Amino acid sequence: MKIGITCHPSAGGSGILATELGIALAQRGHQIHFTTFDPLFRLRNFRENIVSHTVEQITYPVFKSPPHTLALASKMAEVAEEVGIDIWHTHYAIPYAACALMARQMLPQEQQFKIITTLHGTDITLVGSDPSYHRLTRYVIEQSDAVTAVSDWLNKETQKTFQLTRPVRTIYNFWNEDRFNSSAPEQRCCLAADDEKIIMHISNFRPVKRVTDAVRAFKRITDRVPARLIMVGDGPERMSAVGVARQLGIADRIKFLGTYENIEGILPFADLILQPSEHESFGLVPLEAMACEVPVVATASGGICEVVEHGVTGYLCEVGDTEAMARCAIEILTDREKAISMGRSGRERAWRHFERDMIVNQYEALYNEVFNG
Ligand code: GMT
Repeated sequence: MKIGITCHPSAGGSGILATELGIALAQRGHQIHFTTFDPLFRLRNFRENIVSHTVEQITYPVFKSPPHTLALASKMAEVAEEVGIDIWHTHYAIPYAACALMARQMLPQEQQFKIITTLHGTDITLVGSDPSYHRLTRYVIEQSDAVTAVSDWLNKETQKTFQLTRPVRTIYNFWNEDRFNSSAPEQRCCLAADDEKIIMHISNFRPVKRVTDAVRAFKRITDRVPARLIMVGDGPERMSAVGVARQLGIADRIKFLGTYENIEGILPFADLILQPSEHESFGLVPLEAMACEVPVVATASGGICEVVEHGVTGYLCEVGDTEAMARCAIEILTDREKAISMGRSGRERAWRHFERDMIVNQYEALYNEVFNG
C-alpha cells in the first residue's frame, strides 16, 4: 500500500509513534511518504521504502502568522498526485486531519485517498476541547474514514467531549524492540556517581507535565537516598523547574540534558522514571522505560493507568502528591529485590501488551478494512 503519514516532527510521543509506525510498515514492504513541516526527530537515516517530504513555505508581511498548515495541505495533495496515496494516516487531529481533508478535496475523485486519524491526547484534552477548536476537531473526526485513540481512556474522553455519531477504535502505542533493550549502558558515570541512584524525568516540559512536582518529589527522595535527577527534554516549564530547584537548594543535584535524540542510550541508566503529569492519554515514556526494565512512578491519571500496573511495574500516585511519589520512589530505590522485580514485570508487560508487531498488525488490518471500504 502507499501510505502518507503526517505528524509532529518534534520530540513528542505522537511524532515518535508515527515515525516508528512508518518504519515498521516500510519494513513490511509498504511505501511510506512522511509529509511534515520539518525532518522527523527519529528518522535521520535513509531507509528503504520511506520518502520524507517537507514543506516549503513563504512568509509575507500581510500574514499575521504564516499559514503553515495551508502549505502542508498543498504539499499533501502534491505528494498524493505524484505517487498515488491509498491511505493518509494523520497523527494528532488538529491541524493534521484538517490538512488531509483539504488535500483530498483538492484532488480529482480517482486520486482521492482514505483518511485515518489517530488521536494522541492533548489534541482532544487541551486543543480540541477548547471552544476555538471544538467544532473543527469534531468535524475532522467525523469526516475521517477511521479514527483511533491510543488508550481506552482517551477513547472515552473523545466520545464524551464530542458526542460522536461514529465509533473510535483503541489501538495502543508500541515500543521498538530494536531500539530499547536492557543491556548494560557504558557511560553511567557521566550522569551520576556509582553510589548515587538516577531518577529520570523525560518530557516536553509543558504545564501538563508538572515538572516542578518532579523536582519537589526529588527533594524528598534526595533527603533520604543519595541520588541525582536527570531532566531530559525542553519546553516552557524548564525555568520554573530550575527556579524550584534553586529555592529548595538542590540545583547542584539536578542535570538538565535538553532534548536528546537517542533516548535509548540513557534510559537504561535510570533506577526510576518519574512522570508526575496532570494527565497522560497513554505515556510513551513510561512504556519505553518499562521496556528497559526501569520501574515507573507516575500519576494515576488518564491512559497511563492502562500502561503502568500499580504495585507491579511501578506505582501510581495522586496528581500533585509529591510526598506519596517520594515515598514510593524511596521504597523502590532502597529495596533492590523490589526494583529488579518491578523492572522485569515492566518489560514483560511491555512485551505482552505493547509489542510492535502485534500493534502494527492492528493498524495494517485497519488500513485494509478502510481501503476495501
Ligand atoms: O505530551 C504531549 O502533550 C505531547 C503529545 C505528543 O504529541 O506527543 O503526547 C501525547 O501523545 C503521546 C503519544 O501517543 C502519549 O504517550 C502522551 O501521553 C500524550 N500526552 C498527553 O496526553 C499529555
